[in-house]
Amino acid sequence: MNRESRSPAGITALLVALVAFTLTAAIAVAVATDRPEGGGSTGPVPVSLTEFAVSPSAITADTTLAVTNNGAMAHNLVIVGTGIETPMLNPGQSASLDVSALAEGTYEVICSVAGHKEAGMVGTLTVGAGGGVDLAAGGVHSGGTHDEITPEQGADMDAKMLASWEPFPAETEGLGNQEMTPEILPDGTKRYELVAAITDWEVTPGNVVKAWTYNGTVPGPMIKVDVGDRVQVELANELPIMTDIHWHGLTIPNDQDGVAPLTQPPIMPGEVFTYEFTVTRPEVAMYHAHAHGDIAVPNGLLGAFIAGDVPVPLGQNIGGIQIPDQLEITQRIPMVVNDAGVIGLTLNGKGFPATEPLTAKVGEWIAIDYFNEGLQVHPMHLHGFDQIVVAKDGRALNQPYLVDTLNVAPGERYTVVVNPTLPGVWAFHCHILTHAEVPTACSAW
Ligand SMILES: [Cu+2]
Repeated sequence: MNRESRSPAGITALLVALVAFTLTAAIAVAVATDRPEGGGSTGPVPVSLTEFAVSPSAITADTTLAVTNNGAMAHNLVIVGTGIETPMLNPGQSASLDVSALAEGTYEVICSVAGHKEAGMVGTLTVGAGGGVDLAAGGVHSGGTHDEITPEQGADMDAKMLASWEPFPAETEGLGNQEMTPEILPDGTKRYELVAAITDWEVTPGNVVKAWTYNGTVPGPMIKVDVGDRVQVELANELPIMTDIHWHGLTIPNDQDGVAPLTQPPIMPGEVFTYEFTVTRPEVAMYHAHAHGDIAVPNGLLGAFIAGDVPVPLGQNIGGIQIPDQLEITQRIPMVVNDAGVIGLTLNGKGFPATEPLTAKVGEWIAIDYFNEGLQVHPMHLHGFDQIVVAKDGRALNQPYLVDTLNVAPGERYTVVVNPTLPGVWAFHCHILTHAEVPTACSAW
């Protein structure tokens, strides 16, 4: 019999506080745990679709499949070569597939949305002669519906969920987003050196992946400059594949925009290329590969680029929050969101329980810059306090506004200011709940 437990996953952060106050940013990583066989000949076999997996990946069935989209994007399930497929299912929708007419054998099943099979939404369906699990005997592994949870199964799920919190905040090797110190050239230009390579990166304790990194970290080192600075960045390509750097959001000359082969020749393995431009206004920008971006960026080849100060609307009353005439932003925290590739569901390159708690004192004014380098929207929800949105893509808003949940789409950046007023450990997470909590254990019992 199979069951699952849930634990914090995707994008979770906390605020902690004792005398002081701790804002804990914790993104939980969704560890895609392969689910056990769910099969049997006595009834509908549940099949779950998520980003990016078909669970179970080895399905055994004789009659029908009960297919549910438990993900955050539209998916379908196609039994390749049979003409049998579900309609496109929105998140939360289900469909039944009749497989009783299929000849005995093993078929490939996929999601036919472009790129989803390649991302992992592929499996097999074995019809007839299959082993599998007899659902009539009490299998609960229903891909998320859990309409029949026995007290024992519930207790097991609870125990696993609670245990998943214990290591938080967990130690891992490597820290991204570290501000890089430039070399100052004789004319005042700030010069940075980046190396793109495939390196080991510990996403969660013990989960070391082959990430695509700048200078060995995810995110890469943060480049922080002043408005008006001349910036030079030398990139050495030690990847096995061509690359470039696109300065996402920066207004710079076309030949520095980093879109190989459109605006520059590709930087081939072993080659070095130097970018140079002047930063003309405040920026909350990103740098990442444009060539092979679909592989490189989800796997970690990205970093934050900031110029200028947080545009705080001093003296204004924003939705009932009176901003003082003078204040100091005491912490400016980058929050780089990713959701795919070898990095998976992460905040600043780390998954729960290795996501970093944010700590602040009551009354402090802190700023958070969001950068979505993933493939999906993430509604970032902070408990307890309003997020005052002061800038979009680095541009100061004429009318800042309050949110408790801020939708950050791929490619977007937002800057928010937070003034924690109540002590406590406050949760901070993506509100696509399958990003914040995922099945982490399936066991036979
Ligand atoms: Cu999310």
